[in-house]
Amino acid sequence: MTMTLARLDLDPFDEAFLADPYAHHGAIRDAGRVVWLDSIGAYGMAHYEDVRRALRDHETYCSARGVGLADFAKEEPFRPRSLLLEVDPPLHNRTRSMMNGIVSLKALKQFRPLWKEKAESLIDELVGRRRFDAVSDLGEVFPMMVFPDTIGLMDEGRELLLDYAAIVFNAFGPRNAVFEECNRGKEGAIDWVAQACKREYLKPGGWGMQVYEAADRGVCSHDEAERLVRSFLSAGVDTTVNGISHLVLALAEHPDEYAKLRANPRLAVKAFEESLRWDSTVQTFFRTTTREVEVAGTVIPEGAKVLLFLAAANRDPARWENPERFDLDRNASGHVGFGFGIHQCLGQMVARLEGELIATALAERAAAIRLAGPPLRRLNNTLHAIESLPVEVTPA
Ligand code: OVM
Repeated sequence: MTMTLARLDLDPFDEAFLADPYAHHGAIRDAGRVVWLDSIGAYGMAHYEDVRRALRDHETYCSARGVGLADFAKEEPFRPRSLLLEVDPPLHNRTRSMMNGIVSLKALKQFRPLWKEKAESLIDELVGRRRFDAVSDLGEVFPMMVFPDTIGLMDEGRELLLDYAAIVFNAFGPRNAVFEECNRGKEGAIDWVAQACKREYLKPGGWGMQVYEAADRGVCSHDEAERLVRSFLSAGVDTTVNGISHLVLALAEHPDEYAKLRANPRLAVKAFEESLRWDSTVQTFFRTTTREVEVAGTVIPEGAKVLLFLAAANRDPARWENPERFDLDRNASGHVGFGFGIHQCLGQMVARLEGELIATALAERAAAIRLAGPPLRRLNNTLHAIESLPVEVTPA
C-alpha cells in the first residue's frame, strides 16, 4: 500500500520556526509519519519511533553524505568533513573507538572533584548576587571553566570557541540569513580553531594531546588527529552552554520540580536528563538514504535527505505522558537528545557531569529560583539556544 505523501510548506529553518520550534512540531507529526518539506527539498520525520529507527539504521540512513542539508555527494562540505560525525563504518568504528578511549569514565572520575569545586564557587558567587543572567553568567561560564582545560587548549582566544560552534551548528541548515549573519566577520574564530587544533599549540596531558599520542601509536594519521581535535572544539562547548541554560530555564519555570530537587539534590542527574528531553539543545540532524526505503507506506528514494526532529521525538505524546511538562518523576531515559545508535553523543558523560554539578550546587544554595525577565532566544539552524535568561534566586 502506498499513501500520498504529506507535503508541508512550513520551513523548519525560518525565523518563526527557529524561535519556537515546539509550536510547530505537532503540525509535522500530525501531517504524517513521513512528510515532504517543500521549503528545503527534504523529507522529515518527527515521531519518536521513526526518529529512533532511522538513527539506529545507519546503513540505510547514512552520515557520510553529511548530517546537514548539504549532500556531500553533490556539494563540497562547508569544512573538511568530521571524522566522527560525517563518516560511516568502517572508518567511524576506528575513530569512535579511539575517541572513546580518551573520553572515558575513568578520565571523568578524575576531573569530578575539581569541577565540583568550580561549580560550587561559581554558584556561591551568583547566589550571593541574587540576580544574574543564567546564560552570560552561568551557561556560558561554567563549560568554559572546565572544558578548554580538559582539552589542553592554548589560553589566548578561547572565547572564540562560542563563535565557532555557532557557525558549525548553523552550517547544518540552509544558507539563510541566520547562517549568513552568524558568519559575518567571524573568520577569526575559524582561523583560531584551525590553529588551536595543531599539536604545537596543545598543552601536554589534555585530551587534545592524547589524540596525537594515539596517532603516534598508529591508530590514525596526524592529519586525522588534527581533525579529531576539531570535533572536541565543535561539539563540546555550545551544546553544554545551552544545555545548562535550559536546565536553569526548566527549573525556574517549574517551581514544584525545583522544590523536589531542593529536597533531594541527588535528583540532579535526573533533572539534567529531563531538561534535555524537555528542551533539546540539538534540535535536528539530517541523514541521507543509501537505498529506497519504505516508512509507514511512504517510499523514500535513494539519495534523499531526511530531517530527523530529535526535539519533536522527545515530546511525542505517543511516547511521553504530558510531554510538555518538565517532570522529575518521569523516567527520561530513551530520549534522543544525545542521538541514538552508533553516533550517539561521544561527550554525553562530560555534559552529564557538568549538568549534575550545576544542578546540585544550585539546589544546595538557592531556596528558590525564578525568572526575572523574559528569556531571549538566539536563533540557530540546529541548536535551540538562549541569548539571555535573567533570573533571581533566594539564598538558602
Ligand atoms: C564534529 C561535530 C561537530 C558538531 C557537532 C557534533 C553533535 C560533532 O566536528 O565532529 O556532534
